[in-house]
Amino acid sequence: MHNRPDFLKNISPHHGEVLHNVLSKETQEALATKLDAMPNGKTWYADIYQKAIYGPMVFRDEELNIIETIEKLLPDYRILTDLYLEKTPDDQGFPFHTDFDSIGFMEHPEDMLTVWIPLTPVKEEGSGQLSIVMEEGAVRLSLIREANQLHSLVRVVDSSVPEHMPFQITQQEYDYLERTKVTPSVDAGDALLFCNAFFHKSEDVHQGKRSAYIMRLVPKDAKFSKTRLLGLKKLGQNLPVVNELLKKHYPEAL
Ligand SMILES: O=C(O)CCC(=O)C(=O)O
Ligand SMILES: [Fe+2]
Repeated sequence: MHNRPDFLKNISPHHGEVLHNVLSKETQEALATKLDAMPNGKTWYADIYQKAIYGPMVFRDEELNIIETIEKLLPDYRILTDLYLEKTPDDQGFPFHTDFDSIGFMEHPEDMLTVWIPLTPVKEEGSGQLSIVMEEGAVRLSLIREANQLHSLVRVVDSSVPEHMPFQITQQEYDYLERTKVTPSVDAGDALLFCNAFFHKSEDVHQGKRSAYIMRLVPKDAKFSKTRLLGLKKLGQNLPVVNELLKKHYPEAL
């Protein structure tokens, strides 16, 4: 695996790590059976994936023991929500992006950690790998974009905040991300850990079907922004998580 540059440790201690054999064969099979039985979601993800279930919440299923498994590996974090994505050669998947709907409410978006577990091996080109960026310039660029989006979200709640020019990525910046991206080889049941506030990209599937079970984790002492939770609520984005967090941290705002 690629060495993680020093600067990353201070802003996202696990970004780019691969953990092996996180889910046993039996757990992978039980998980796949449950996800297969669930209907396709109706979110925007379902447009660009063969099947996309936003927040199936299967990590709560006691039979799978996922909460305990993650607690042992990452004791400072808790699982906030999950996502299931199936991808075929017909599906483009996400180009370079950050997951704003999952992090817009975090006081420190770079605190959120994704645990991306393929249920089919993704070890070579054409298998639907996930690319991430580790280069300092590319990571900082994601954070400029994040700051820009967070500012816009504050404006959703407070229209007296002046508008700022939208973030736009130039061709040179895109080429830089493409040139510096890292594409780890990950086996079924292994986990790629990455910060979803940084740019990442879904690579192509050439044949068959790639499936991935994805969890969003937050530090147990994470701070959430009331203004931006209310902004996301107003926009109708990620409502189950947003409502749960508002109820827990800012009940007076409801
Ligand atoms: O698995 C994929 O195709 C994309 C995953 C992704 O973008 C994410 O987990 O945020
Ligand atoms: Fe993403």
